[in-house]
Amino acid sequence: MAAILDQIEPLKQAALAEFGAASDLTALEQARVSYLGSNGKFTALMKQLGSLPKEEKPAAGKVINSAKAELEAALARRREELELKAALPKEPTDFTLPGRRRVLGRLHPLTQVTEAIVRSFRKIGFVVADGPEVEDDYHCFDALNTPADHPARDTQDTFYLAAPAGAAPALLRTHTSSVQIRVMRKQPPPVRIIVPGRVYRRDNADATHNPTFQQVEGLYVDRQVTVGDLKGTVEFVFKELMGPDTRIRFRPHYFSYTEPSFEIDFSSALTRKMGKEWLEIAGCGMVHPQVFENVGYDPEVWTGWAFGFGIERIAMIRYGINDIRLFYQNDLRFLSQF
Ligand code: 2NM
Repeated sequence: MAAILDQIEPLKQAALAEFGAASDLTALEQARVSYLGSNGKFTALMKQLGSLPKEEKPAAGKVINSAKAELEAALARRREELELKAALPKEPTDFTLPGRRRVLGRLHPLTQVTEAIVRSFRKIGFVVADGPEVEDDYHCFDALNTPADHPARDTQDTFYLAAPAGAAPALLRTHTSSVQIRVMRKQPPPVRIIVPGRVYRRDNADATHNPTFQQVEGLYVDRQVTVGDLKGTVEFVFKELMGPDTRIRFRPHYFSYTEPSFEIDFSSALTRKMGKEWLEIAGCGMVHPQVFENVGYDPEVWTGWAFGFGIERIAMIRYGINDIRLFYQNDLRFLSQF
């Protein structure tokens, strides 16, 4: 008995010393195995317990179990210390090194151009309105004086959503004019809004077409509004967007929702760089009295104008981009240039 008991304390001390000296987790595991493993020195001592006389076993067992508990606690403590140490950097930190910069994201070029357009219009009292991309025939066409048999429907063929038999299918809006209709039906004049947003047309993609693109439309309704107000507003905004040397001109055109209607050309250093004096950039006109009737405005009291243009086209001219599809390919080699 005495022989075994005498061995416990020195063996425990030796184990504690080795656990403390282990400099990494592998060394600690080796130390654990050499004492507490199935062939370990401490384990061997415990096995000898069996050879003791019956009456000595309980007291000796108590001593040995408490020593074992102490060793296991020391082992756990040391393991925690070494795990912490393993997680720390091996080399000292050089706090004088410059930091690693994160690569910052940026706004898509179309978003940047949209924001520039919105900034310009806000300076002269316009607010941004928005509405659904999934529309119905009424807001996209009928209310805009474009009934089902109207030839203008052909140039604005779009995508239709599946609908139950007999129900009118929803469609993807072909212009943001549908939002202007929604705003007019909801609020009385005066109205001074611009509506940027995504629109859809059944076009095959090529360098100048994409089945989805972005548009900005504007609407101004008040008493005594004239084509002169329209022209002054368009001139102000395009000078801001395309440079102070920008000139604009109106050519007669046809839209079912405006009368008279115009196409807008502009001329600037940018158009000359593209080898042309004038480039077509937008459409506009005085809101058709029938549209006012449709939304519940009295056309004898209220007058107004509207315009619309494509944001991609503005961005392409501004940045010299020759293919609209580049905006939709998410290629960082293209996007990171803006
Ligand atoms: C254009 C050209 C001309 C337009 C008209 C309206 C509304 F709702 F007031 F009738 N919204 N947008 C309009 C007029 C849009 O885009 C080329």
